[in-house]
Amino acid sequence: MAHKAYIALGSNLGDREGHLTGALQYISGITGTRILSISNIYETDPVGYTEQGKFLNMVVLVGTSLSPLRLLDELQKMEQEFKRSREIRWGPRTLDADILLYDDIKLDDPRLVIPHPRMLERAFVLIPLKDVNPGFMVGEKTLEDMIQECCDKDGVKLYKKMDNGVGFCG
Ligand code: PH2
Ligand code: MG
Ligand code: MG
Repeated sequence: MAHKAYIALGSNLGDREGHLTGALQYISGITGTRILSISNIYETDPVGYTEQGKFLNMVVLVGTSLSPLRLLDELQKMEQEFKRSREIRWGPRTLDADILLYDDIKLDDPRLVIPHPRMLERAFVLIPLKDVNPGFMVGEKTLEDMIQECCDKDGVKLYKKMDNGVGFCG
């Protein structure tokens, strides 16, 4: 578990909370990967393509011995298992899992860009990230500064307080 990665989870189809907790269970079963901490769950207005239902979003911190691309393979397998269909870009999905950060690497691969290129503009990512990594900064900017600049911040509401991973961490 030499590495730390932050993963954003989102769902806006079917049993949204069930998909997120199912994802936590799935992630804790990935080889060489352990959940270290989880955020609260937030209900969020859709960003981008707005003609769709509200999302539930959360962020998970994992320890992993997998490389970024191997971790991506596992997360994409997980999305398949949740029968994700991707007819519309940024459209409704049963489960979306995005790698936000991996240690402090920068990666620009056709399959995966780290840090996640849009994370800093999205309160539905930054607000849950603050639960698990309150000290995260970009240059001089704190997470709170970045959240205040996000257009979607008023659309992010606490949905369920999580007991920092009881049942999933460890
Ligand atoms: N994901 C998107 C597009 N828009 N909006 C919210 N609120 N939450 C998401 O997870 C989300 C979105 C593409 O992945
Ligand atoms: Mg995705
Ligand atoms: Mg996404």
